Amino acid sequence: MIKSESPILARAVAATVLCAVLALALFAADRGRAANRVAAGEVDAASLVPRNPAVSQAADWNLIFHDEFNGSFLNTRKWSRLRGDRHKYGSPFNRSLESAAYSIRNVTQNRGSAVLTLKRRPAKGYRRFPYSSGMIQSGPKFAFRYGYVEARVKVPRCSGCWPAFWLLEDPPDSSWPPEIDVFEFFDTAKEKRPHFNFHWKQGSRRRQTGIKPYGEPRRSYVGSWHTYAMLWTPETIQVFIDNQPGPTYNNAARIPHKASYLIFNLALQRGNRPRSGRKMLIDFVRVWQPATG
Ligand SMILES: [Ca+2]
Repeated sequence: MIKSESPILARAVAATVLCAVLALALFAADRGRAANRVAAGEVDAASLVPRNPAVSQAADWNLIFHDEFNGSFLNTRKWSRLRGDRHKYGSPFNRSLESAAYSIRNVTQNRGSAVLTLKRRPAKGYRRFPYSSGMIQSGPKFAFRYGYVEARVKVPRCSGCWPAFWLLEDPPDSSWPPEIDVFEFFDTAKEKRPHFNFHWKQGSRRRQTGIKPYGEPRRSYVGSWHTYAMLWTPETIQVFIDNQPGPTYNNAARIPHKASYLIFNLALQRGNRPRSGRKMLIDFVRVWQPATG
């Protein structure tokens, strides 16, 4: 116990203690606000750098677009849940190969992820397709030309499920190809690895590199979280998984030079009848471009 030597000393001690308590209270309040910010899904954008050392060390990168999907609702300033320039239609991308049309009801945001759900129930206006599913696209709200994109995604294991992360030229519906497939799994009940593909137009002919599996040959990438990325420069397209290099495409004459937008979807191949409720989850997507000057 402190025994006061004088009233002046006692006041000085009291003032010091009060200052310390105030400082602690302010510190605690600040920490509380920081915790609330994290809880609300806000992230300090400056702290987000490419996780891939080969990429992060090659340049200084500016984050130009990201979504951490951490709030309660999908940010419709960044994403559309239907296809088309006006976001008006739910048609599958390939009507002859797919069994699920898209519905805004099949896209939610929960526990820090965007959730695309396959349901054994037709989408409104698309009764000829027995299933409905979820997709999100950034066009025409966001598109970019050259850069590095990274997304952490978990694809479900299910018969005929065809989850994909890919890019098409902006604005939507303008032309096809080009198409860059960062990943596709054509049937997650049978395939364990993602596939890269790149489609381009040569005169009036449509060409493609053909699907190229990547990742470790004996490992399964289905049902678990992985970070898929793509580096796009005027000369190169290269994909990565969990920061490990995948296929590269180096023919500069064919690399697309127009801005493209991002698409994530959970398609279903015709002839399959998986149980309702399979989900594709997206934890985040981030896009950077090299800092100039
Ligand atoms: Ca997240």
